Amino acid sequence: MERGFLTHKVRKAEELSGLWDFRIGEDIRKVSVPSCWETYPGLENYEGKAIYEKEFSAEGNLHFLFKGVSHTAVVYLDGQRIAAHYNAFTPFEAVAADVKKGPHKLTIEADNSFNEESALHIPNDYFTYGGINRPVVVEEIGDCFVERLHIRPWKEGELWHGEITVRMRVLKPIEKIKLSLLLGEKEVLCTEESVQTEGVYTFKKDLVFNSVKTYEPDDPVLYYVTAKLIRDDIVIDDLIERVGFREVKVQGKEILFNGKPLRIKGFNRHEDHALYGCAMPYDAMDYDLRLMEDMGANAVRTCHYPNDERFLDLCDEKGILVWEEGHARGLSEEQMRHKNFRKQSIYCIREMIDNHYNHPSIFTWGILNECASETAYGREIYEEQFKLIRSMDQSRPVTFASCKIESDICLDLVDIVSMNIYPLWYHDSPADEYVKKVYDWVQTTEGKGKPYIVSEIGAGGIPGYHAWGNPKWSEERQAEILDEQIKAVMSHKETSGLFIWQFCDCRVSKECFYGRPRTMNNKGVVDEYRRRKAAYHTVKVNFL
Ligand code: ADA
Repeated sequence: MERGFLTHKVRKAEELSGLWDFRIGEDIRKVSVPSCWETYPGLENYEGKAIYEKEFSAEGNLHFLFKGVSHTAVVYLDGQRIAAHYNAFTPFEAVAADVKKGPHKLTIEADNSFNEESALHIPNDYFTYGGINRPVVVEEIGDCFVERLHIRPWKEGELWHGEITVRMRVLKPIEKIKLSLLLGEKEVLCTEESVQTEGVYTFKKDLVFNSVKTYEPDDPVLYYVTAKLIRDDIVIDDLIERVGFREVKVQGKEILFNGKPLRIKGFNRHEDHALYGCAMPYDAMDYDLRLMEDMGANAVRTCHYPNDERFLDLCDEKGILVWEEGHARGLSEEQMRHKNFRKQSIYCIREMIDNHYNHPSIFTWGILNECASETAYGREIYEEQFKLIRSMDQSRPVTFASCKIESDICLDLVDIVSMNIYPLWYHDSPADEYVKKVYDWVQTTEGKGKPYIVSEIGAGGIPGYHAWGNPKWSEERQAEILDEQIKAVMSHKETSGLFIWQFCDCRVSKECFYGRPRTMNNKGVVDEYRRRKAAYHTVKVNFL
């Protein structure tokens, strides 16, 4: 399952998970997909290209869904190239028309090298794995199929409304086709359309949804919405989506979730696990969220890239709020001037919002973590990306996590101001003084009076390291620092909350070994196997 629920009852879909043929030169083996090749014996540190191949049977018009290939993919069907994609963290698709009946071969060439074409996957304080890290699905579609179904909820008085957008892809013109929309099993719309030209056909309609329950974090009521295409009284295609009726707004210093101020008690979480790399199975994602809930957390930041959609489905179901983020971390102006940077980050943002639009748990879109927001050129890029986001989604506030304290020139561009700070870790400033100092500085900028989040705060702790006097890197010192940091932020009434850096220890690029014992970022409150550190209990005492 590539989602936490069934997305089709009519369209024939097959997830191509399971054993694939895998080869790097003479090294030929069978591997399980989804997976990262760093989990295959002997390939723990392999950087380069690899070939995956899978035989499957299907016929007619085929729609392929690739939920994540790390980090660059070229895809062939029976030797013919059908897709190419950059970025491990966003889905991509391909359509192959009039495919003959019989076995076919899908070939995916993946490349995780830090090559001169790659502007976002670069040596960094997280790891770029290699492989087919998220599910692959092949679907049999007709001459026209529902490619996307977006629902934007809003409330007027006591009534929930929804702006419905149905995007159909037309392979062959159809004179008359019926579009039926269901909320649950109840038809709420039926219209006859004529799709006369090949390409994309978009249908929009505002609907009133009587008697739906509001989606609240402590009562996360979800509804299935189905778009069906009917031709000559036969349902030829369907797409099922899931929504929550809720609104997110900013007002003064508050982030309002259904009109109520949010207080974030969250974690930054890398998609990373010692056993799976970034190709985490559903149960491992669920396990992470259950640990966060056990600690009393109510939010998670997908640092620093769009996440697996099954993780977002779990957040929707649990009422755990999400700051989802476009892929970028700590890029200098020079790195933001890379020939492919603008294109690669724009594609990533488009794919993130187009695919994740309906998730009610996503309360804000973030971009460009700690990039060059102190320079004129950097500002241009921030402006460009916020403009794109707002053109695609007017229903969520936007933000970015800055570390340019006293030099950031982009705080006028955001709806929510977010700062990454590390008092007591990277410098010895007392936490409460530093929290106040940074907030007070923001009030001298264009970020004045806006909602404010501490988007990162934390300390390192080597798992199992305990020593007299609780020196830095000991678990106990990490817990002491986090205790003071959390108390400082949560007692600062002007702040809407914090995201602890970070939930779990994660692997980092070998080039970033310096300051990263074990070539890991050791600021997790659990280690890479989810074994608890002393800080786990400290967070729990403070959050609950
Ligand atoms: C930065 C960055 C994180 C991580 C953190 C740290 O704030 O955004 O990705 O590198 O520092 O561990 O120092």
